[in-house]
Amino acid sequence: MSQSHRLITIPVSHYCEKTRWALKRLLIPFTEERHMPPFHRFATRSLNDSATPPLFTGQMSSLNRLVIQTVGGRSVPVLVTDTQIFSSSDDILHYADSIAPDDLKLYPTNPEQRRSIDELVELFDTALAPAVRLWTYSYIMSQPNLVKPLWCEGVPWIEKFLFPIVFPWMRTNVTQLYGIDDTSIARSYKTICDVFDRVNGLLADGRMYLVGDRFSAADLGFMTLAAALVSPPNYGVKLPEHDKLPTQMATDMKAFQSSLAGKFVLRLYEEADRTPVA
Ligand SMILES: N[C@@H](CCC(=O)N[C@@H](CS)C(=O)NCC(=O)O)C(=O)O
Repeated sequence: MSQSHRLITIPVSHYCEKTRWALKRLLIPFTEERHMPPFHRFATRSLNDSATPPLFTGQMSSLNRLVIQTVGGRSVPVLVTDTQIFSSSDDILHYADSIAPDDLKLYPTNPEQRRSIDELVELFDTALAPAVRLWTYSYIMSQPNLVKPLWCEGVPWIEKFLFPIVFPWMRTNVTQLYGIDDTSIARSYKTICDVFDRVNGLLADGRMYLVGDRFSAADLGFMTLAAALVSPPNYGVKLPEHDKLPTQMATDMKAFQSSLAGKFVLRLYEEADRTPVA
């Protein structure tokens, strides 16, 4: 009997976006359960295990730390099947790949290609993704009207209703959790530019995919984790119109969009809408 798949997400989260597209691409039926932060923590609290402690990165105040520890729960995405729980986007991709048909798999058997893909996936997951999140939040966190649709599209009505009450606390929380300040913003922007340079370099020879001649986990990772910088129209939530964004952010995004790497993301999104592949 086939398993059921329940994907718990924050609508705009790019790690969630990665798993959403992976499940779609690998033709694995799933239901997505979206939550506005911090309600994803309530939605995932019954799934806790000691192996995955709550995420603390920035200088969180002791009050916020206490609240998060009391509520429990975990970061998303989380994929719940009838028998297992997967609580990082990477684990979800590996699980999904293990049950996908051979011709759709995201990880090749060729060891050299596999090594290159693993290295790029690690770069996108651990360098690009946190930088994109910090850089984008640094611009929009002061504008609740921009954040609301990104956090609330498809969530239960009560969470959307509570947005104006919860947002001021969440703004402080997000700023502390991700350590957003002038230095980290500049560092994140540089990381994004460095990763874009690396991808531009790979694509400069006219290749269709980052590694080998077919779509892999590296393409999926870059496409989804960089997407917020280039605004593909079919991102999992509607991203803000450019003219609503702070001027400097819109200018930088235009430059990302017109790079080889940015065009690559837009192409993959356009093609993804036309898949299933085989
Ligand atoms: N390495 C994890 C990162 C997940 C992550 O950072 N999720 C963020 C959303 S982008 C989150 O849930 N943040 C709120 C929290 O940790 O409670 C993955 O790949 O899934």
